[in-house]
Order: sequence, then C-alpha cells, then structure tokens
Amino acid sequence: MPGQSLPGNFPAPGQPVDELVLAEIKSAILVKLTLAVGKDAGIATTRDWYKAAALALRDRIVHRWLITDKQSYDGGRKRVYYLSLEFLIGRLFTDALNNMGLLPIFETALGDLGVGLSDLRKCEPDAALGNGGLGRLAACFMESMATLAIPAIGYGIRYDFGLFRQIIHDGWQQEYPDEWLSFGNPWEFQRPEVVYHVHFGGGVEHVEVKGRDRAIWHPAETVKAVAYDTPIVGWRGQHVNALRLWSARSADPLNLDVFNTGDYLGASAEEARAESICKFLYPNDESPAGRELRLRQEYFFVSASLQDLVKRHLSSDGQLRGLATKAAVQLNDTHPSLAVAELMRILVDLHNFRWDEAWKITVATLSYTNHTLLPEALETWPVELFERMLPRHLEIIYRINVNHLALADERCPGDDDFKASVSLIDEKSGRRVRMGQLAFVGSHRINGVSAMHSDLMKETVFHDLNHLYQGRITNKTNGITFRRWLMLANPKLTELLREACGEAVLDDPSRLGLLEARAGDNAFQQQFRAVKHHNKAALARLIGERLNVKIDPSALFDIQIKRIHEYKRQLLNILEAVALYHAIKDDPQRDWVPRVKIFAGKAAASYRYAKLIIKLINDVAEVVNNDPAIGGKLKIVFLADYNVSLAEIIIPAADLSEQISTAGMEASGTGNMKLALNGALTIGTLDGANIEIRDHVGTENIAIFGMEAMDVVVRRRQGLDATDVIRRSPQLSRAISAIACGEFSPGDPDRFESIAHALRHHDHYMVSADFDSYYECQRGVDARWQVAPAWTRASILNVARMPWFSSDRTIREYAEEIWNVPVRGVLPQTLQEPGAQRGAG
Ligand code: 26V
Repeated sequence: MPGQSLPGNFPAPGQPVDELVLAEIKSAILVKLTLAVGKDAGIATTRDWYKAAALALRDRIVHRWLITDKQSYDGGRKRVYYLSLEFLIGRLFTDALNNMGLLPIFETALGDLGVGLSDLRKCEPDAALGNGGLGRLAACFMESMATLAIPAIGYGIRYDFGLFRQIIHDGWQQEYPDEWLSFGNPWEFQRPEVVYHVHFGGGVEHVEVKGRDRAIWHPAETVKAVAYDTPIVGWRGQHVNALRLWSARSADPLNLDVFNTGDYLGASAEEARAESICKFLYPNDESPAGRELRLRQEYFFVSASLQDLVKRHLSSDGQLRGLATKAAVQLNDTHPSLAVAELMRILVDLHNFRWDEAWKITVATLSYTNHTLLPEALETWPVELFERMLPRHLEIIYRINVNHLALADERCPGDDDFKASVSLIDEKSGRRVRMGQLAFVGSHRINGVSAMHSDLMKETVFHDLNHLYQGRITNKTNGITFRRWLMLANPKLTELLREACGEAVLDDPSRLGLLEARAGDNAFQQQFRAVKHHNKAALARLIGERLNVKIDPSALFDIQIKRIHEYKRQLLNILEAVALYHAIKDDPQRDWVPRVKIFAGKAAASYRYAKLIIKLINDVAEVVNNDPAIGGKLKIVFLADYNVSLAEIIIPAADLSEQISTAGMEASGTGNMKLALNGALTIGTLDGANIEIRDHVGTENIAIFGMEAMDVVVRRRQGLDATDVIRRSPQLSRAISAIACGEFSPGDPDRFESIAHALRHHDHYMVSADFDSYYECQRGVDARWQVAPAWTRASILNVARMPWFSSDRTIREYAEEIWNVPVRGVLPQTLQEPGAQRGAG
C-alpha cells in the first residue's frame, strides 16, 4: 500500500540516490514554489526556497500522519497527552528530513536546483516556545514518543512571541521580542473548526437535583481556543504524532455598538484582552509573583486540552467511565495542575458522575513530573485571585482538600503540623493554593527527573505527602533524543560511528558500546580527534565572525551553556578564569594549556543579578582577550542569543562540559547528557543526572569536585559568611579583590561590588566555599589534556557509555511504569536497565 513502506531511503554514506525519487522531489519543490509561495525560480529568495522545500516535505509527512492516526484510532489504542506550557523545539526542517530518511535526497535535489541545504535551513526561525531544560525535554519526549509509535498529543500554547532574543550591548544583556511567526510557519495546520470555549470569572449557583447538589458555573468571560497542529515525525518516519498548540481569540472580537459611538479602541478591547493570553511566554526561572495573566494561560490551555481529549474519548467510547484505560495525561511541572480540578468539574458538573467515582478516574488518568525542588519555584496562587478567576475550581479544590485532610488525620491523628504541611491551601502566607500539592494529590504517579532528585523529593518538598500516599513517587531519569543531538548536530561523528559500530547504531544506540574496544586504538583515536577538530574549527569561525575574537581550534574548548542562574554558578566558572588569568600573568613561561572558555545563556529579564554576571563575564573577557602578557593562553567568549540551533553548533565542538551547580539544586540537567554524548568530558558536582553520568561513564572519565548535597545543607546551617574560606585561599582572595576594585571595570570600579559582597558574606550558592576544589580539579583537567591519547580514550568512552541517556529509554519507562501503554517501534528493548549497554561492547 502506498505510504506504508519506509519513506525515502536511509543510504549509507556514499550510496547513490534513487534518480526517480530525486526527480519527483525536485518537481514537488518547484510546484510548491510556484503554487504555494507564488514565486518563479528566477526571483525566489532563499527563504522562498526554504518554504517550498518545507512544504514539499510536509506533504510526505502528512501522508504518514493520516495513516498512523487512523491506525491508532481504529485500534482503540490508549493515548498519551503531554500537557506542557513549554515546547522548546528549535528548527524542524532537517529534523523531519532526517527522520523521514530524506536528508541526502533533498540535499541533492536542492543542489540541482541551485540552492544549498545549509543556507536554506538557516532561514527557519527557532521555535523557542520554552525557557530551557523543561521545554527542551518536552520536545525530546515528543520525538521519542513518535519514534516508539506511542499515540500521543502534546498540548501547549502557541505563543505569538517565544523566548526573547538576547542582544549583548556593551557587555549587557538586552531583550528584544522574538517574532518567530512573522514570515509564517510552514509546519502548522490551523484548525479553525477545532475551537473550544474557555470560561473565566463569574459565580457559582448550587441547586438540588434529585436529592443531589449540582453546581452551575455562570462565568463572566469567555475566550475561544483555536487549535494549530504541528506534525512530529518519529525516527524512520514510521509514526507521526501531533503537537497541538492553542491560540486565544475573543468570543466577541468587535463590539459594534461601541464601534459606532466612535470608540474604535474600546470596540476591540475584549479582543485585546482575550488575545493577551497567548501573547508571550513567561520566564520559568523567576519567582511566580501571582501574575494574573499566567494563571489565565494555565487554565486556558488546560481547559481547551481536556475538552479536546474528552471529546475524542466520547466519540470513540461513548462514555467517560473508562477514560483512564484510554488516556494518560502527563502534567509537565505544576503549570497544568489545574487539570485536577478541571477534570473533576467535567466529570461531576458536566457528566453527572458521583464525586468518589470521578476522583478515581481523575487520579488514574493523571500523573505529574516535578522539575525543581527550589521552594521559591513551587507555584502557589492567592486564594482571592482563584476565587475571582475560577470560583468553581476553588470550590472543587476545597472539597478535594477536605477528603485529603481527613486521610491525613487518619494517618496522623491530631497532628496539625502534618495536616498544615500537606494541605492544598497554605494558610500561613496569606492563604494561597499550592499547585504542587494539588498535582500530587490528583495523580497516581509523581516522578522526579534524576535518581538524586527523586530521592530528595521524598526527603524534602514531598516528604509528608509521600508518607500519606506511599508508592506514588517514582524516578524517571531524563534523556535526550540522539537523532537531534548526535545525528543532526554532529554528522561527522555520526559517520565515524556508523563505520565503527555498523549501520544498526542508528536504531540501537547500545551499539555505541562497540567503541569500548576501539577507545585505545591509535588509528581510531586519530579519526575521532579529526572529527572533533573539524567541529571546533567551525565554532572558531563562528566566534571570529560574531565577536571578532581569534580562537585556536587546538585549544581546550571549555563550555558552559545554559540559563544564567546563581545556582548554576557561571560565577564560579568566571572566578576560576580570573584566578587562572592571574596565574598565567605571574608565570607566563609555564606550559599552560591553552583554553577557550565559552559561555552562552539567557538571564530572565527581571533577574538583575544574573544580568550583572553576564556583564562580568564580558568585562573579564575584554581584559583577558586583549592582554598580550598571557600570550593568548586563555580566551573568554560569551555567545549571544543561546538557543537550540546555537547549541547544535557548540555541543559537537566541546572538550569540557561545565556542570557545576550547587549540589542538590539542579534537578537533572540534560545539556550534561548532550555534551557527554558528543565526547566532552564533564567537570561537575555530584548533582542531578551528573551522578548517573558518572555511574555510566566511570569515575575515571569524569572530573567530580566540590561539596555534596548534604555538605551544602550543613554549611548553610552554619551560616553563609565565607571570609574563613577566602582567608585560606590566596588565589580566591585575589580574584574577588580584582573584581571588587575594578580591575575589569576601570571606568566603573564599583560595578561588581554586590557580587564581591555576596562572595564574601552571603555565599548561599557555595561559590566561595567550592572554589579551591574547583580550581584544583580544573588543573587536573589541564594535566589530563596534556596526555592526548588518554584524553581521547576518555572522550571515546564517554560516547560509548551514554546510550542509556537516550530519551527513548526514558519514554519506554514512562510508558511501562506510568502510562501503561504498549511500546512498539523500531528500537530494540536493550536499554531498560541502567548500565545494560556496558555488556554490548
Ligand atoms: C524555576 C525557578 C523559579 C523561582 C526562582 C528560581 C528558579 C529556578 C529554576 C526554575 C526552573 C523551573 C523548572 C525547570 O526548568 N526545571 C529544569 O527541568 C529540566 C528538565 O527536567 C532539568 O533537567 C533541570 O535540571 C531543571 O532545572
């Protein structure tokens, strides 16, 4: 049957392309250029060609999409619904081409038409509908669910503006709107017929019907949610799922009465208010200060998504009793926690279920992933705001709480502290609804994102809830999709791995274990180093073009790329750079290892301290890069506007991966996995998934330093003053003094006074406390770098031992242990046990 065979081909390197298919693709692109873009080949811009090629590819994807969707529907298969306020997808064109097996043939076709694929792919804006790890994880999961042929829909918001564009001006971060939709979006299908009404405000009436209380919500405001679908293709194009993003429209876009009085702005006021819901993405690393618009976003997408999935279920099953057998709803952090109250409202108020049965269905359907333990990050909303915006939901939450507290009282009779700690309402801080508690109570499984994080969840934020609902907390260590983070980002390494491990490595990453036997082989090491050098030369060129800084590709590339945050400790890294700079200056003749420290990342717009750290990095870079006394042994670079596409260039070029968060604060990290998979050695603390990376790659192939999570707790208890450690460390003392007295900011010597003060007297993130251990560990890294065969061996072993961190493994675990959905697809089941790939070599 057409469309059922594998689409396109997956030629091995050097294999010729099929002439017939080639001709068909060229003609498809030309047809799109003429009929969909409306341009002639003679006048088409690169962007026009991109659009035409993307549309030609999309046609092929849609074909498979319809087939796989029908198969799932006809088979009555259980579906996964992934609710997330963020999907950090990046570019889709080469991702989809690669998964469809059409990359080489499109490249040839476009080449024949006179356009280069690499120029063309740059025309696609990054879809930056996420802040960082949480959003990128959602994107990797969507790709893995499609790869494993799990019928799934990702639900989120179609933000008009994604994460802001970062420009560095005079060393300072400036934010500009991300107009990612301004040239249209060839991947999405608007579904004007898929529209739901989402209500806000008003009041609740209670009536008695047949002896039972019935609640009737009379809302004051209605907003329409319109669906936009983007196809997500799995590896080898065997399965396609949808990412369904909601856009907000006014139910009453133009008030003609008001318009006719001449008040043109007033006439569309309601439209502006409705549309503000999907205007922009909130930063996730800012304290949630009760912003009303954010709560409106959360309810808007939860309500539309649940209406959609309930409708789908009813159309196939006719009733909602069996919802949990056909639908698994995953809540990505607390942002969609309102799903607990909304599903109860749908079942009890709209479908007449008795409370207890509705509750069983709700808990069996929902599960929740926690992504941070930081207490300031746990969402809470003022009861007063809830009452005003979602009066019926507040009633439902109160009733859930009554039952929940009764259970708490049974478990710990008379223990009011216990009850206060598990309650859905925080009575202490001016009465607030706790979204984490709500998600926990309404879910049958709650998972953390690394082994350590899941353990800490049980010991800290959810200690008491875990006591009350034993067995609900489980761990699902994060993963990354190898298709994007190895095959696409690092084609040269992929080619080498195909030669070394065989073609099957593309389907079965455990085959990377075959590299174990080659890790010490001199000839293979040379090939491996040549690939790394190629990638580093490309990054050096980019740095030269963007920043006019000359970089030697044979230097050690030391990379820290992630959101700028105090707990991620970019400050520790730049402080070490200052100390190293001083050391080189003192003794320039020593055989220093040439190093390039590369930073990239965005700070939340309102996070002033993080923005000051960016300025510090740039000020230190300015002095260090222009000081002839150090002979170019150290270079510091801050690359602006970090996003998925920039990550795809930096990661393959990394020698050293900085994963240096304060122990106990990074839930997992996923950049750590991407860098290790691409052969970077990690320098890191025992935090998040670093611990599992160490367990897999082996302690001798990773550089661990610093305090452990328990040490941090103990030291914080003793106080945050760091004068003791600074006094004992001459190099730290000198580095802090240098930034405090304006060595790097001569025109404004007080600029970094606040940073110096924190380092000395308020060392909450243990930057001063960990400094010596970090500095020493870095010098150990230098020593290892000087023995190239040993370094390369460790680097190869990192690649060989990373397969367990594939998001296919993570999704398989979710499927089997949380969602109870069968997993099909092309990948073998060899990656279920930690360390299973070890034997494969
Ligand atoms: C939120 C907040 C809010 C208040 C101020 C400080 C702060 C800092 C961080 C956050 C992060 C919120 C959630 C998040 O993005 N978590 C990330 O999720 C990744 C995927 O599981 C994981 O790899 C990262 O370690 C985790 O930070």
